[in-house]
Amino acid sequence: MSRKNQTLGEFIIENQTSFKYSSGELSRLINSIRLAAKVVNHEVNKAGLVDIIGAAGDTNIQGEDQQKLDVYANDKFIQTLTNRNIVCGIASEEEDDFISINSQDENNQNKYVVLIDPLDGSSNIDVNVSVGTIFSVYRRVTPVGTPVTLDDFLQKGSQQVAAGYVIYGTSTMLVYTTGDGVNGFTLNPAIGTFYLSHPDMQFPKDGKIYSVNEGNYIHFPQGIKDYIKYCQKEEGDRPYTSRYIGSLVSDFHRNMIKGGIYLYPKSSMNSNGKLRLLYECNPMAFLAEQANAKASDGFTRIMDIEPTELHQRVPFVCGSKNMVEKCESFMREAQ
Ligand code: P6P
Repeated sequence: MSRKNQTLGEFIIENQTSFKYSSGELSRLINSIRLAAKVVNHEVNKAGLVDIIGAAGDTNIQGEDQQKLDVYANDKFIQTLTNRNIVCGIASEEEDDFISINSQDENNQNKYVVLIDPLDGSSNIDVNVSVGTIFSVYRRVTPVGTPVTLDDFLQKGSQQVAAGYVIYGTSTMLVYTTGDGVNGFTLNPAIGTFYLSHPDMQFPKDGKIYSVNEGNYIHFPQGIKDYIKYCQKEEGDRPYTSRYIGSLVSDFHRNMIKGGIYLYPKSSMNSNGKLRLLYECNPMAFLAEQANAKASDGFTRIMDIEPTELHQRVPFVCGSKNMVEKCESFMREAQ
């Protein structure tokens, strides 16, 4: 049972028992993500200021070396998860290979691995557009106390135990699921506390917003072109509204609240699309399904795709159930 204005800490404790594998480890993991989110939020929210001051030399406002914000966010999430000795491995968009966290230590009983996109949409920072952190959590498949392997990370999205995002927008929110619905928490920056502001978030079954980079239209598969023309046609409740922020977390978050569909299809320029399966599509797909929506590559459920590489890309269609199914029907007809 979730109560509005409950703090994230209270929510985690209250709902820990509902998580069938609860040993407190996942709670501690979510708590460490909460802490890292606050640290990154502080830096993201003064990016413009820091850039101005940082321009005076190679140091930023605290006298630290000026870092690109996505590298900064990556370092902070890895540092926070590592220092609390909660996970046995981390994979990140910013790291070529996965990172083992003392997993070779036979006393290391930690059973979770985390995959993150530390700052998705970071190119928007310079133009003051919302960006986000995306995370995905699995139980390791190799025995505890042995070194983690790539197999611990190359798991289907359906095996996730938790997933979520932080959106650094007009307000900073942490939105996550552990498989029992989706809940959104808004940060009160004055006291550094996340409060339950959006309990039990659900995608409307239908929507009137479609989010796609139409600049790539001529390179899209025919089915996607047909669906975009369907969205634009004057008929029934259409034309729909086109809204594309260029930040997956922001477009997803708006579409979950208002109803809508996000598309990043494959194209003649990106044969598998642009988004990464393991730390962008799978976590967003978990959230979507927990919020009664859908996520596919246009044909196959995202969370059924068997991963083959850490940084592999897949085409991504995600959002209101009826809109995704309509798009999939155009993809099938055109095939
Ligand atoms: P394009 C940001 O780089 C990102 O991964 C998503 O957040 C965003 O939706 C997409 O890429 C934007 O890509 O090619 O339209 O600029």
